[in-house]
Amino acid sequence: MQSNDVHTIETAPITGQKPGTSGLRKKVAVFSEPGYLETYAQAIFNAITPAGKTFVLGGDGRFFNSDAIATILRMAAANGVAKIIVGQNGILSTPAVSHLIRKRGADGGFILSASHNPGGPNGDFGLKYNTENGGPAPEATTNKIVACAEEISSYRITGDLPDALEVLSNIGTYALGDMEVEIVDPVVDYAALMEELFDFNAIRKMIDGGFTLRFDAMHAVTGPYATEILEHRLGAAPGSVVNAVPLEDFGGGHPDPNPVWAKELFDHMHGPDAPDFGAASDGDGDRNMIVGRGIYVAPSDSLAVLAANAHLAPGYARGIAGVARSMPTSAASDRVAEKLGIEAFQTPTGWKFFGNLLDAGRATLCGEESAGTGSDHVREKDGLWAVLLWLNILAVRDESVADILLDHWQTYGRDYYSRHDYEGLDTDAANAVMADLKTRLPTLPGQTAASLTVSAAEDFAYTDPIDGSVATGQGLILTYEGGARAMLRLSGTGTEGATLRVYLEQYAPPDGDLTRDTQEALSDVIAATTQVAKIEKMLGRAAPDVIS
Ligand code: G16
Repeated sequence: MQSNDVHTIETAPITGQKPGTSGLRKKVAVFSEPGYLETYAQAIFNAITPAGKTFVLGGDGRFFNSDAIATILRMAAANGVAKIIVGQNGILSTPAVSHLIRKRGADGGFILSASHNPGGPNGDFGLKYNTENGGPAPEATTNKIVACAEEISSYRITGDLPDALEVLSNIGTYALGDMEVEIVDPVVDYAALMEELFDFNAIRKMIDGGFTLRFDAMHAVTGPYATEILEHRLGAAPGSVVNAVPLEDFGGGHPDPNPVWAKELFDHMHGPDAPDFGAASDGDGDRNMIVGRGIYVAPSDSLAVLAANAHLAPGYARGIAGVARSMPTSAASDRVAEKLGIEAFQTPTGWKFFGNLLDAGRATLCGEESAGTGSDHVREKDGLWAVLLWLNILAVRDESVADILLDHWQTYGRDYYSRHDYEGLDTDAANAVMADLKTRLPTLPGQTAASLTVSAAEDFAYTDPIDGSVATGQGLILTYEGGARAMLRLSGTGTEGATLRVYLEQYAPPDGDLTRDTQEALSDVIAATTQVAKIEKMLGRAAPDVIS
């Protein structure tokens, strides 16, 4: 790689270059329009004064990943970056990027991914900037990037790199003009971190003793990570990691680890040949799904179980400082925090809101209903980390997933929980539902809908306890008498139309009925919320598209 010739190319602000819940996500066709990626990447560079700094760069291997890596390398060199650390073949999982930024003391990183969204030429692409703590850029930095995107007039780039792809495939250090490019193995550092946190000997012993598992990598980035860690280092039988080869289009699948999109695994875990433990991760490796033999662990419950048992793993043996969850995540982890006498936090949706709590040592574990769980070991959610913490707990407790879950509910009670998604909505219609409900919030307490009475109605705002920054308009919360809650918000990660998410929960105490069907247990809160929010009336939808 060589190139000292810097070109300054004229451009102009592009409508829609505004990050959502997690970076900028668009269709590949949009991202690959001439100048589109370049304009947004330059807005990031303008916002972060990159000269002389070191960054990490990698993505989940989806279609357009390599092209985007080559472009960002050329732009980094042209913007005076001193050094870029890149995953071999442009591959790095999101948690691995976070770890590398922290381990190498880098100034930040660029993650190329649209997470769980489908890939391929007709799929989605995304670019996210993470700061030097390894976490997604906080609101202040994101706003600065948006401001730069709104006034951009040119971008800087060096000449073509005909050998970029060849270079990316070879571990080593190269020069690109005055910039150093270090190509690293994507798995090694991450796997070493996992060995520090978890008792690999105990897990290996459990597996040697006949414990079986299946991990579905969904043809996404965790394939190589899971194969190395679960099969090579922990001794799971070859083939325990399925769909292990990352593909540019994820094999045509939708790499979102939930009972709908990871149905193959879900069904297998409920079938006659189910192993003891099943798990899946998403496109970029930060989400997780946990399934025991015959039993699905809802992400909110998973966070609570992990919080209650984290001390069984060496990395958390001294206990945890606090637990943070996003607002639409169930209150299950709050109950654990209360019992442990530690702080519980409720943040807006988006991992970036956990960063300050983790940095300040106020929270050790964080989690979201959207299948994200993580800890202060990095500043992203981490799919394989959650799998390994579960395995460590199973090895120590020597009980099944089902027994651990039931025991948890019998101790803390059960927060029945489900998310109903109304997808592909007309954006104006979706906005109208939210606006209408928001206007009526003050009038709702005391009103009865279906069989439930609203006890409180809130437009969720969050004041960060560390830096005092305020985030408003983060979703609407309806609390009902009798321990039910519903939350409504619009997705911030989609690329087409709008998605209305309705999150529903109902608490059952430890001596209550703990083994009901979830949708049946939630039927009252579903009926009440659909009515209060006028969903059918305003959207013309009688039922959600996805129930998870
Ligand atoms: C991203 C964020 C998560 C957040 C999720 C919500 O996940 O990183 O913190 O919970 O979006 O998505 P939505 O706005 O669609 O509800 P990911 O895995 O897509 O990066």
